[in-house]
Amino acid sequence: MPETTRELRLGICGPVGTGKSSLIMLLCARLGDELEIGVVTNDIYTDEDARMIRAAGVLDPSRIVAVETGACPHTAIRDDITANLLAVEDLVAARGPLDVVLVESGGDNLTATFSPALVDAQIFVIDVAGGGDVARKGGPGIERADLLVVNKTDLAPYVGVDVDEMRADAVAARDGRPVVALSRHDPHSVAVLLEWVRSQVARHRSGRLVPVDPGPMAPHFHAVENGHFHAGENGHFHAGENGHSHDDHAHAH
Ligand SMILES: Nc1nc2c(ncn2[C@@H]2O[C@H](COP(=O)(O)OP(=O)(O)O)[C@@H](O)[C@H]2O)c(=O)[nH]1
Ligand SMILES: [Mg+2]
Repeated sequence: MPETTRELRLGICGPVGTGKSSLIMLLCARLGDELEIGVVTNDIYTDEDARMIRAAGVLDPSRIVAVETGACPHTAIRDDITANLLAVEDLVAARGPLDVVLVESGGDNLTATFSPALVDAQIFVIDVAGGGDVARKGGPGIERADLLVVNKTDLAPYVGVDVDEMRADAVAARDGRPVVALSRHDPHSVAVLLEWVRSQVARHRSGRLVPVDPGPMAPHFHAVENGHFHAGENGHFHAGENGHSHDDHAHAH
């Protein structure tokens, strides 16, 4: 296998609030001395995540760029990845060479995953506060992302979730793929996460990392005022006309 010289592109996806930006800040803080890191975030209309990560002071702010997707962020990480690819390439051209670019997805979708054309590997993040049954409900990210993080285990006693049970459900859903039950307050779990990222960098460099597509997202639709829908590919329903509104829309799964 040939050695790979370009950076590892590592996607971080999962529902809003599960701790993706926090996980990126953790990786920057803990791996920044041994790896040259860049960050690309995706938001619909803002650069909120990028600003939050810059404000954390864990990485040179010029290494953190935001893609404002202007549409579903899951479109920009899966269907038309152009904006993200350009962001990664511009970042590397300006600040490279880098070892890793962490790409954070935005959006509110439980099942959106990255295109393997954009990232070499991906972490799907869920958290205990989202409910103990999230892992059992499955979906492409939960079942087939390269790593599943069950985050904020420190909150489990407060939200009535049994972490061991949730982890066991996740393991059962993933056919042997790795699961990390993580809390930023639990050094052992953080060490396991860091080791996994290091191992992906090593596999990527040696040419052994083959990007795997977790598969399309589950069917869903966007509701708009006139309630006019048409079906897209993969049972992915979008509002008719160009009335693909995100100001007030609902997802159904
Ligand atoms: N208790 C606890 N809170 C966490 C942990 N990781 C992240 N959070 C909090 O979860 C909230 C959402 O985190 P954020 O990274 O913005 O989520 P994102 O929307 O997935 O990027 C923030 O208030 C974080 O401080 C954790 O390990 N434990
Ligand atoms: Mg975020």
